[in-house]
Amino acid sequence: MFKKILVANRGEIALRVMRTAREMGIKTVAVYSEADRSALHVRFADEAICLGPAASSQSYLRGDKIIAESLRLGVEAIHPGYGFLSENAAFCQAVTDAGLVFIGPTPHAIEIMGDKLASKRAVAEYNVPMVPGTPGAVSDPDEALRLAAEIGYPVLIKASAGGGGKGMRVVERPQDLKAEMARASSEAASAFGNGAVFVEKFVTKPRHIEVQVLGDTQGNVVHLFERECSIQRRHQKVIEEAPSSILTPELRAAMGASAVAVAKSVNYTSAGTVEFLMDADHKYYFLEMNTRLQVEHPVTELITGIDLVREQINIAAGKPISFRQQDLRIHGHALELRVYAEDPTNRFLPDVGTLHTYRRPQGPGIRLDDGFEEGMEIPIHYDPMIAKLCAWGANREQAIDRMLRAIAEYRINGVKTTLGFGAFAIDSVPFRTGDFDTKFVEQHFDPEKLKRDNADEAEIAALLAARLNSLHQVTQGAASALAQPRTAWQLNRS
Ligand code: MV4
Repeated sequence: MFKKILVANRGEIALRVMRTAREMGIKTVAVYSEADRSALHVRFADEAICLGPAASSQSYLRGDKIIAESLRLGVEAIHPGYGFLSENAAFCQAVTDAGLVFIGPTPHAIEIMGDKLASKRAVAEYNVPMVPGTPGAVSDPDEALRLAAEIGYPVLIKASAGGGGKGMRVVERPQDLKAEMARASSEAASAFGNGAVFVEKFVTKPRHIEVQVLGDTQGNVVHLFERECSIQRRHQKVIEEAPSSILTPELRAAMGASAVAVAKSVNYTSAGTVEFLMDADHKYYFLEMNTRLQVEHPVTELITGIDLVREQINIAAGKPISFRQQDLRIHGHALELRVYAEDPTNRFLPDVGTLHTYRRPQGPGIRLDDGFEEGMEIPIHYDPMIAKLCAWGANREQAIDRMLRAIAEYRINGVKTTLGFGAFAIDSVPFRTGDFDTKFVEQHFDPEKLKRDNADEAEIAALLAARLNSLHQVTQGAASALAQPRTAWQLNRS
């Protein structure tokens, strides 16, 4: 096993990785920018290296410097976390070329899965459901028109190099196709340096369900069930949960097998996530694979009891996955709320500043992954996520109730946060009954209403407690009616 690893990241995820490393008896090296000198991940690590000025391009993205410092300090392996260099195939290759171990997949897997068309080609032989669409890039507008007519409108034009919804365009009618295609292509060319686009059937009001996988260097690949991430705004996830409230055991097994097949198509090693879209008829389609440890991995850890970072480190050291597929069970239900320093009543604009009050929620079933303490400043240079608040319960209702209780207990003053927005979403009837899709925020969120609720800060906790009480009673009937068919005895009496 490694004696010393470097964590090429910051904030909560750097701490998360270092905690497991410490449990495993592995020494840790932190890296930091000038803006993060007093950050918690720096204090937690055994050693720390300043990479340069605040801008990511001069610090956390300096792969050359990270590798040079690793060699100087006798580091054996590098964990990239998420974001920054985590899905950079060239960095992964450079780490390996320097004689170090990249705690993640191979450059080959990163490269193929980073290109949507290449990933579809790799997966094509594996009998995994895919959205009907063009098999390759389309550059001739007349050909695109012919193919779109075959696929059927509405269609979606996507950039092959795209991600996070960039370069995507919905086309409802054939007369709009050529113009939208030109727009999508030039958008993709300027954003990704690659103008290749393809056409797919547009799945309306989809749910976003992703499957966690692990692969080892012995060729074993397992899945750790799904996470549902449909509650998002502008491709930024807000609430994630595991398991999904709509999957049957049969569908779960089928999606798990599909996810394993996707991973096998690139001989995947380490932790990865296979994304699917699910339509209103509960048909699912492979979308893409993320070749990193994801932000929302804790909900999977909470329902499986598996430490994904421990598995990643063991796999990178050449060991097999610590369990077999048939040993895994889903235990209870978990939710994650991403708490951002953003103002939900003002178009979610970042609201960075000093955390004058910062008191964490505690108690049964709560896990909080954060990287801040009271008095600290949230730097403007990076993602404004303050924390990931997770709640585990024996069932979905208990996880929801614990999450609402923890939100009410969480005290943050000095910056605006998405806590109140999270409470609204989790406490809403669509969320409680499981009747939602990726359009949830657009359809159900009313910033004016949240503003009124926020008007008296001191009243929030009381308000939440009251609402928790009443809505619980209102929706419990509906939710349990869904979950359990009534017995004849009950029916005779109603
Ligand atoms: C789609 C789609 C509907 N139909 N593909 C969004 C980001 C990118 N990874 C793929 N995305 C989508 N692809 C087809 N054929 C709808 C989306 C989509 C979406 C997907 C997952 C989570 C949230 C989303 C929000 C809007 C659109």
